[in-house]
Amino acid sequence: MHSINIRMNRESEQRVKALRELSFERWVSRIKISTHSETHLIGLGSGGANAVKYIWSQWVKGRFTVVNDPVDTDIPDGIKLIPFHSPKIRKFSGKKGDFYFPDMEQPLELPDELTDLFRENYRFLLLAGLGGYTGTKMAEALALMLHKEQKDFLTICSMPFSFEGRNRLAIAREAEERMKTIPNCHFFELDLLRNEQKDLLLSEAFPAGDRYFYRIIITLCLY
Ligand SMILES: Nc1nc2c(ncn2[C@@H]2O[C@H](COP(=O)(O)OP(=O)(O)OP(=O)(O)O)[C@@H](O)[C@H]2O)c(=O)[nH]1
Ligand SMILES: [Mg+2]
Repeated sequence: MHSINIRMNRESEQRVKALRELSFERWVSRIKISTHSETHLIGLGSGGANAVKYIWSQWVKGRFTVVNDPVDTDIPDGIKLIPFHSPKIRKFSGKKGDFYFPDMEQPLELPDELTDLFRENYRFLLLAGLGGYTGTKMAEALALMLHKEQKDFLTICSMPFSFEGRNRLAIAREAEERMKTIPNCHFFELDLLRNEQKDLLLSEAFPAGDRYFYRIIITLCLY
């Protein structure tokens, strides 16, 4: 009797696991990624950079590049850093100094070092958190460019947590609407992670986002 109970529990665990897998980003299982070229993971902005850093730390095979402001994230030696400073406007001055916001009106200038990367024959996986300047603008511009050039690529973007405010969400949603028309662009909601884990601490929220990017990448490689 006891052993049957254990087996039942295992079976229900399996069932719960299978159900979780089913509810996990359906688009992932529809993607077939070719195995004949090497993967080049490129993280855009701080969100993309931290996701790529985490994926790299898990011993995933491939090439790794990050495009970001060097003061925002420490990049280990195994990852190539392309420095990029996004245009900012001063919104207000406070006791702790001036507060700068990304100036979304400014046109994006892609660093030559970045466009040069795409001359090579890799399968490019672009990762970005939408909502700021670097990740949002670059994800859209590069996806469009790679699509036109018929490159083997995939863009994966996160949508901001609701606690980040309406402004970020609006920037992200507008970009999402435009990018939905470009093939190979996929999105996930960071808020889903808070539904999955109700007691998710604020300090753990973004690292959980990094792990979710990793989970998507690993799952993609299994199909
Ligand atoms: N997974 C993950 N997501 C993050 C992290 N930091 C920020 N994000 C998400 O990415 C979105 C964009 O923020 P950033 O990546 O900081 O912005 P950016 O692309 O660097 O843009 P600018 O700094 O404005 O040029 C945020 O709204 C967050 O939702 C992180 O460490 N990990
Ligand atoms: Mg940034």
